[in-house]
Amino acid sequence: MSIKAVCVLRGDSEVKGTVKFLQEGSGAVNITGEITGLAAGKHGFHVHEFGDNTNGCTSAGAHFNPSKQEHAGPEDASRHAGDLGNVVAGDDGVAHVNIKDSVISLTGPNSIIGRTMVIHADEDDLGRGGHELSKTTGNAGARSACGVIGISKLD
Ligand SMILES: [Cu+2]
Ligand SMILES: [Zn+2]
Repeated sequence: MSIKAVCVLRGDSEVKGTVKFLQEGSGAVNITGEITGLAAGKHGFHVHEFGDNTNGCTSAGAHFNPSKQEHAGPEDASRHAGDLGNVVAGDDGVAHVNIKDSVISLTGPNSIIGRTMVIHADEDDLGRGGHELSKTTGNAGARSACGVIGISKLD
């Protein structure tokens, strides 16, 4: 069985985009999409705990972390489930998202459905920056845009 989800990212800045999620059975989740209006370079990209945008992206809370780990990068054995690392924008301000991740899921305890995807103003240091925020947020800076992840139609 396949499950599809989608997230439309918006914020107070000109940053916006759409990200799609596809999972076949209990396999890896394929994440694809495009985010525009970014400064060139790396931007932290995470699933945050709450699907709440009441006060903008702030209401989404901290990184989705069901197994109570420290912040790290997507390739690290110990990480927040929501730690998807960075996406990279070109000089045109566009980041093409193409991530495969085996920790998040669209079903079960690590399901990201109903939670919030956030794109940040700065680079995520993947827990290695030595900053006081490195082990919690990767010191990725402001939340440029965000959106709640919802089930979408299978076509
Ligand atoms: Cu984040
Ligand atoms: Zn994290």
